[in-house]
Amino acid sequence: MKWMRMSRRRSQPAALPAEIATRDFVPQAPSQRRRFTFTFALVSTLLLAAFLILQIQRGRPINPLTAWSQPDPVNTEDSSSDIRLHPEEHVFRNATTHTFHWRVTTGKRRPDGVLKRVYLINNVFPGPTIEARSGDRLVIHVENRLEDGEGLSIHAHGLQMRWANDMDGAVGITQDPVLPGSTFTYNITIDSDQHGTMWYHSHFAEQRADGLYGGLIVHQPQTQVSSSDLPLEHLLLVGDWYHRTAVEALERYMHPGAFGLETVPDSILVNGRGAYRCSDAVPARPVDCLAVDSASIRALNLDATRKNVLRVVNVGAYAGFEMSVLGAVLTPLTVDGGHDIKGFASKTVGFLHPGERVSLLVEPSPVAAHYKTDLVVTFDEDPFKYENSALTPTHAFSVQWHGDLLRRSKTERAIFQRFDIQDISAANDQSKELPETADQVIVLYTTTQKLAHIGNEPHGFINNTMWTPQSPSLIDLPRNQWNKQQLVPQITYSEASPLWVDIVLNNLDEDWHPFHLHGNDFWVLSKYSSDLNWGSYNPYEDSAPPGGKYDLVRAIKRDTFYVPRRGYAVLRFRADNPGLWMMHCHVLWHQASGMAMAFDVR
Ligand SMILES: *[C@@H]1O[C@H](CO)[C@@H](O)[C@H](O)[C@H]1NC(C)=O
Ligand SMILES: *[C@@H]1O[C@H](CO)[C@@H](O)[C@H](O)[C@H]1NC(C)=O
Ligand SMILES: *[C@@H]1O[C@H](CO)[C@@H](O)[C@H](O)[C@H]1NC(C)=O
Ligand SMILES: [Cu+2]
Repeated sequence: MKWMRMSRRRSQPAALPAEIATRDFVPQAPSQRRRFTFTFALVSTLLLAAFLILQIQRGRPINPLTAWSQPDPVNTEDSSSDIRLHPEEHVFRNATTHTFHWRVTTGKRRPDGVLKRVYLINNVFPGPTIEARSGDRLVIHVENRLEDGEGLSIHAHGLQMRWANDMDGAVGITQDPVLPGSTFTYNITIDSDQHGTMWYHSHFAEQRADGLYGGLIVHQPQTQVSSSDLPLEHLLLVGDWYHRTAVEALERYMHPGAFGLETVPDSILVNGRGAYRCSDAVPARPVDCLAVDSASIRALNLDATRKNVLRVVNVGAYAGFEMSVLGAVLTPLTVDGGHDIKGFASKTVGFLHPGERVSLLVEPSPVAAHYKTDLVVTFDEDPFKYENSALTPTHAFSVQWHGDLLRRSKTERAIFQRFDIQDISAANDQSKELPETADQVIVLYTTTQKLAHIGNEPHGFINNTMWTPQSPSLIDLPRNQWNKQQLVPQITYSEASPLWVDIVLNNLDEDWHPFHLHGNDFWVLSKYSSDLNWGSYNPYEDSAPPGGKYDLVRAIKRDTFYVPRRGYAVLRFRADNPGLWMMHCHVLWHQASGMAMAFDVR
């Protein structure tokens, strides 16, 4: 297998552990204090020296500033990028308010060994993980400390934002950018029936591809289980990574000389860390790369005595990926906002596209399991239209099992080679919730075009509208002042009986597009792709959908869906959430070049 190497330990502030820094600081006589200070200094120096010697023996790079980083509770040897979640702190308690103070800056970091300017929240990348439960309120004070007049915004991907449309963060639609020097308070009440793997990211310009994102987990309240029955949960923020800035990657794509070929990423990050092989860099794009020892990124610490669940988010700008844990079996449980799916025990699960989430039960394989193994992430290379020789499309990250692997269950069962996330169906019958037909059908056509009058740059269109953000944003303007770059069909809101709306989203492109709808989950009633003809569907003109009857029984509920090329998808939602809700392709390069619109539910 092509390979992986290593990464640097996550930068930590140069602080002593609180335990050492504050220990024994009770008032003392001067001589005692001096003796204590001396002893303290001596012990610290010896400890630091011992640590450095150990590091040198292991052949690892040393950063004395990070040498005192917090030890991982399970593993004190290697640097771990495992983000352990804490359902036990959330599922049993009453709903509450969490208040966060975030300061957004930029800084030079080496997420995969290559130096790059990234966005930081409170000095960390990725941003801090938010954990909450259904019904909690999140109050996030976001202070913009960026330079050069750069604005920002934060969007909570997957949350309903009921009665809080102006907290949705969609710049140009529901807010103007938060300007440098100012603070914006996001005040979000999570619906009492919402839970699942969400994430937050900037919805301004191209910031999310340079790291302005983080995890947002909404735990489902539990009454029937005890703490020891809860699975061990791990967050995996996985995505593509570019060594150029996102602005440069977009410029490269938009350049008429690039013939509409999306910029191919250079690397893969898991929880903000990667393992770039410096020798992969191409002379045309030299990088400041530090080669560091390989097996040092501990992406997961799994416990063989417990149930382990991975909550996986594709935080990338462009690429889809599949993943496996060698010597383990993955069973998909839910997608997006916690919607149960019929999953099969499989060796590989994929492809997960930007904005999509899946939760996976991970169990040691009954056949072969090793305490030390690998999490292997491989890009979906199909959409890549040129070969980026700087990229190794498969990266592996180390995984450690703890506990007794041999005592695991040896029950025989079918294990599939691969589970395809595009072919999922709901775990339970959905037809009780869904009406036979919708009240309103909105037909849309999306495509990417290079038109001479806009410089032969590739631009995304939905029904001939190439979206660009308007300022002030639509929420602050009457409808008749919205400009021609805004496609915003109206849907009448009724509190008593909200309308059911079908979006027939035709994709005329040769590319698939992961479409995301803000503020609402939708059911995927149908999807169709045809390589023989252009498999569009217009219910006003065609007697029958080419993809066959809608499936109201196994329709999966989602908020992001990979709409087939040369085909269509039918997405049904209930317009019970008034507001301006953006819908766009989650490939950042397509979104930024116009593949976006909104629905006006009022
Ligand atoms: C939750 O709130 C209810 C009603 O106020 C209270 O009776 C109960 O003790 C609370 N539960 C917990 C776990 O705090
Ligand atoms: C958040 O919104 C709720 C409901 O509108 C309000 O009661 C609360 O005071 C707000 N909190 C802050 C910090 O603005
Ligand atoms: C998009 O275009 C199609 C075909 O012209 C039309 O039927 C449909 O109503 C349009 N949708 C919107 C929201 O304007
Ligand atoms: Cu797209």
